[in-house]
Amino acid sequence: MKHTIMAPLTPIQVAPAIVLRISGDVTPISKFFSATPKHRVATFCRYQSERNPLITDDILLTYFKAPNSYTGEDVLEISFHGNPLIVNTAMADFADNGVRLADRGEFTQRAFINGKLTLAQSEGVNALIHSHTAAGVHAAANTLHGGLDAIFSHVRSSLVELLAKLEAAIDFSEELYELDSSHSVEPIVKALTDLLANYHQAQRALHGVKVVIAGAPNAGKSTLFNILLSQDRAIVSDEAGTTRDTLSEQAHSGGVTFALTDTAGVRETSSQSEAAGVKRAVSAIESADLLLIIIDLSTPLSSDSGALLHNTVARERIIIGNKSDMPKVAEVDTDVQISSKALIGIEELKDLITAKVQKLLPAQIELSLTSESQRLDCETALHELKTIQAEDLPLDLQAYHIRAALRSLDSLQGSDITEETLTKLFSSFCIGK
Ligand SMILES: Nc1nc2c(ncn2[C@@H]2O[C@H](COP(=O)(O)OP(=O)(O)OP(=O)(O)O)[C@@H](O)[C@H]2O)c(=O)[nH]1
Ligand SMILES: [Mg+2]
Repeated sequence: MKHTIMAPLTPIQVAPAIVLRISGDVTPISKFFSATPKHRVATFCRYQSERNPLITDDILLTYFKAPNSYTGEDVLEISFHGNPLIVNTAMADFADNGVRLADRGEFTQRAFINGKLTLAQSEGVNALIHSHTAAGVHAAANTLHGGLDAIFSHVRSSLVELLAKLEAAIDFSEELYELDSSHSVEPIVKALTDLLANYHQAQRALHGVKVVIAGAPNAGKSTLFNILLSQDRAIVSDEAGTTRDTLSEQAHSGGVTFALTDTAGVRETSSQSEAAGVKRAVSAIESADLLLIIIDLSTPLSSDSGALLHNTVARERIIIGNKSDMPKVAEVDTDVQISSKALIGIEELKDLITAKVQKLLPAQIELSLTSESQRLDCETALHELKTIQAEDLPLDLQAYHIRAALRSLDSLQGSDITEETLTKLFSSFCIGK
């Protein structure tokens, strides 16, 4: 028998209401309520604490009887008046009666285990909650409504059908069958290719465009990071090599939200911790959607800056000349010149960033893969099918590749998923979801 779990759906802070969700056997806590709730009916009643007789509240109980609930178990949602003291006392009362706090994503994990949601839909729930753009919300809602599952199921049944034909042809005589596997996998290859094609755009729609500040040590990266965030987030100092770890925060400009990252200045260094920072900086630069490359105009262009400019020619980038309050020494083509110290050119820079971020965001996406593991599984399946297309393989080898593609689909649909992987996957979800 599984534990009954509980979690607040709203932050536990003074508010008009605080809502608690409970899933599992709720009979041990029914004694706290003055009425017995009915399935899908909101029941107004009274909660009376056992721990502290002074604590009582008029509450609203919404009950969903198994299996017709989010998790597939009995679910009770309790709206309290929004006083943290009341809710914390109630949670302690319920804990005394065997209800434990839910882990992150545990309600959705139970929904998956009980067959209420597929794995793709579960990930769709998470994407829907966290999406930063309207396009992301739209794509996630379509996933939640089964859009991805429809494609996965179609791909699976086409592959199973082809495998059956191949096996029949292997068992009997090849000549009896008109088999052109390469032709048969064509629509499947197209379906998977289409799904993978918009993955990066969809990731931007879901998680926000990744904007990374890069430049030589002391160029003024952290100073600019703080200005763009309007808060004193990163340490600034005249010592080169101040920033070690990468720092990321949500930033807003001209109505768009993006993920802004400050990095360590990239240079050769003998310090181990600085070298580790440089490694992180390089990886952040590689995965960025948009680079803000900062050049210190007050000193001659360093070879590190020169290399950075050279290596990022093909990338989306804005070249920023900083320290324009000082005499100009470096000869560099810049997109904008600013002084982070004297706050010159900042509005012009913000407008440039807003325009670039908007350009990188898709206007609309119908369906997309929501996670990196989905992308990897799709890539693997596609690779197997393309091998069949590319080479003139004997039937048994064709069957081998189809089976491998089917295994990737199993992983995509979670049919072979282990408990450990499941827990890891759902741990990225919110508490209460
Ligand atoms: N004169 C002038 N100084 C600036 C400007 N922007 C930053 N500085 C100074 O330059 C020094 C380095 O600034 P940071 O923002 O720490 O530079 P950084 O690129 O983050 O440096 P690392 O983290 O060491 O790579 C500090 O002393 C800043 O005050 C500017 O526009 N003009
Ligand atoms: Mg810094």
